[in-house]
Amino acid sequence: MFRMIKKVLAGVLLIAALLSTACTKKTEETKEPALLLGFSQIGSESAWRIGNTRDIEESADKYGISLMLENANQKQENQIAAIRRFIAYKVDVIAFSPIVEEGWDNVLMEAKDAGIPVILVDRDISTEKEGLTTCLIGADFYKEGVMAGEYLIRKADSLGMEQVNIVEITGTENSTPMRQRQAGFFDAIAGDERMTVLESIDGDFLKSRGEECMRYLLKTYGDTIDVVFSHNDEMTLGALPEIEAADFAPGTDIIIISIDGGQEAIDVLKQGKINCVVECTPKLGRELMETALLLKAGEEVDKVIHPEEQIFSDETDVSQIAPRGY
Ligand code: GZL
Repeated sequence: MFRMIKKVLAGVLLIAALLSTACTKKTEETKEPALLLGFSQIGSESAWRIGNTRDIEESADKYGISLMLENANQKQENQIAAIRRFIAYKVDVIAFSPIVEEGWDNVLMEAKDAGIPVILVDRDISTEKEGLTTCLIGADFYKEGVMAGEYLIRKADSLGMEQVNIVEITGTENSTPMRQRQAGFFDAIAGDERMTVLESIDGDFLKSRGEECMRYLLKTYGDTIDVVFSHNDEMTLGALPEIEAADFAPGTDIIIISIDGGQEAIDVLKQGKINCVVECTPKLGRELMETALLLKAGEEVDKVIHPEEQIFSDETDVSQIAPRGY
């Protein structure tokens, strides 16, 4: 008898569990996404970009937002086409990281006419028209450039340098980070007569181009180079082996200043082969999702949202820098 009761109870519990799962599953399946967000990403050119994409995808999941993410593979025309698809699909909000600042007016006018708000992520656009975008979520690149320049002045002082010859490997020409990092760096060193920029060359934020640029700069300027200012870690990591192949010790014979703060560059900073890495966090997903939800709800949003950023350099104990996550 007791065995019979046990069997019936087990059956009842099993049916209850199956019904509960079905209900949960049904609830999950029928749970409407908070909103539909179309995001055009530049590409996968750097650890920074890959980390940015991962953070946006994880944040969309966390906020229950349905994400249509398209990778433009470094082509502006692909971003424009993606934005047009988002408009046709009638997404609630469009977001994108513009590879360059110019050339967006027509497609953003189409989004405006369709009544779809647009959020700029990471990079900015340049336009004469009002109201094409709602806000910019991204780093203060000018400040990053200033931080790099101010570090170099302190470094030159600590080494008692009387002349400082700099070569600059820039990011993608006409992109916001390239224009503003260069402006901030140049403004920071402008009053220091020791500072001379021998040449600026476009490395397009790519490791392969960083290698090519450094090979050319070493061939052209050789041992007159005192400093490499590189607009991102990818190009820096491409340049370092060229410096070593030319029998110079990066971080000692040549001061190396980089921007982004990804794990690989921080590891090289800890080895003493990079002297300074200015942080540029790719983790913008939370701000993006919260801003998209506010726009969907018809709320006002801040025009510009800058994340807090720090500097890592040989002025402090870098051995304790926590894992970077990108
Ligand atoms: C900066 C971002 C830049 C990174 C590069 O916010 O736009 O693009 O510095 C990336 O690594 O390619």
